[in-house]
Amino acid sequence: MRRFFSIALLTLGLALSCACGGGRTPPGEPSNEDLIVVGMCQVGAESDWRVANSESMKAVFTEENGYRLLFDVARQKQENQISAVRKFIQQQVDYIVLMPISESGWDSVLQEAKEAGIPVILVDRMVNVEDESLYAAHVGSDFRAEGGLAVAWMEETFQGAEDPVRVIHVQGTPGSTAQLGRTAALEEAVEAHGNWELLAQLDGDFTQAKTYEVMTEYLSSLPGKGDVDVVYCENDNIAFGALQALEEQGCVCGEQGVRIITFDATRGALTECLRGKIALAVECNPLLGPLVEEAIQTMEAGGTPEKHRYVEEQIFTSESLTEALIESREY
Ligand code: GYE
Repeated sequence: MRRFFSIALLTLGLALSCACGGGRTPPGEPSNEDLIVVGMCQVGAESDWRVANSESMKAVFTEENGYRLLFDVARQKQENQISAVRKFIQQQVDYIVLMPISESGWDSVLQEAKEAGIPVILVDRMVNVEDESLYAAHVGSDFRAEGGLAVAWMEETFQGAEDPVRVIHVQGTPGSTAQLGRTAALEEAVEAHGNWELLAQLDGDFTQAKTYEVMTEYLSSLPGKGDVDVVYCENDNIAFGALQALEEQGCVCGEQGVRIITFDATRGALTECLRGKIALAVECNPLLGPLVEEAIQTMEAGGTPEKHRYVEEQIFTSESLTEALIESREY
C-alpha cells in the first residue's frame, strides 16, 4: 500500500475528517493503509488457460486477504504491457506481477522498476534479460519439459513405424516462452527421428480463431489430407481451431486418423480427449495465484523467494480420463 495509496488516502482522509469528524475502519476489516498494492500486467484473454490464470490471481489478491489489486490486461500487445508497468511504477505500487507476452524487450522497463525499488514477480512466461536481478522471482511451468512429455508419447505411439510420421505444427505467440519451449521439444525430436516429417509450422497465436483460419487455408491446398498423422497444437484453443478445420476438410480425428496433441488440458480439451477427438492433453497448470502470494509474503517477511518455481504437470489420454475426473478439476 504504503506510498501512492497512503498519500492519496491520507489526503482524502484529511479532507473527510475535516468535513465529518473522521472515519473509522469497521473492526476486523483491514484498514486501507494496510493493504499491499499489487500492479498486475496480464497478457490478455486469448485462451481458456489465461482466463483460469486471471481468476486464480483475482481469487487470491483480494482486500480480505490484505491486497489491493490493480489488474491490467494488455490484449496480447507487449507495448501495452510496457506502458502498464510504467504506470504502476508511477503509482508506486508495492509489487509488480508480470505475465510477459514475449521474452525479449524487457531490460529498460524492468531496470526502471528496479530503480524505483519495486520488486517484479514474473508469472507463467519468462523474460530474456542479462541481469537476473531485474526480477525477484518467477513462478510458472517448464514448457520445454511439457514438450518433452508430448514427444515421449509420440515416440511410444509411433514406435517401430517405418512409414513417415507426418506432423503439422501450430505454434503459439512467437517469442513467448510457452511457444519457444514447446517448439524446441518438437523440433529436436523431428531432427532425431529420420521418419518424422514436419509438413508445416503455422502461427496460431494461441487462439482458436486464428488457428481455424490458418489451418483451413493450409488444409485446403494440401494434397493427400488423409496422410497427416499428428497435429501438434501449442495450446487447447489452437487444438479447438485445428479440430474444427480438420473436420470441415473431411479429416477424421482420433485413433484411426489424425492424432491431435494439445497443451494446457483445460476442461474443454479434456472433454474432447475423453471423446477421443484429442489424442493427448499435456497439462499446464494456470492456478498460480497462491504461489505468487507465497513469494510476496516471503518478501514481506524480509526473506528472498525462490528464483524459479515450476509446477508439476501430467498428461491425459482417453484411457486415463473419466467424466468424474474432468468434473473434479478446477479449470
Ligand atoms: O498454454 C496458453 C496461453 O503461457 C502457459 O499461454 C501460457 C500459454 C498457455 O494463452 O493457453
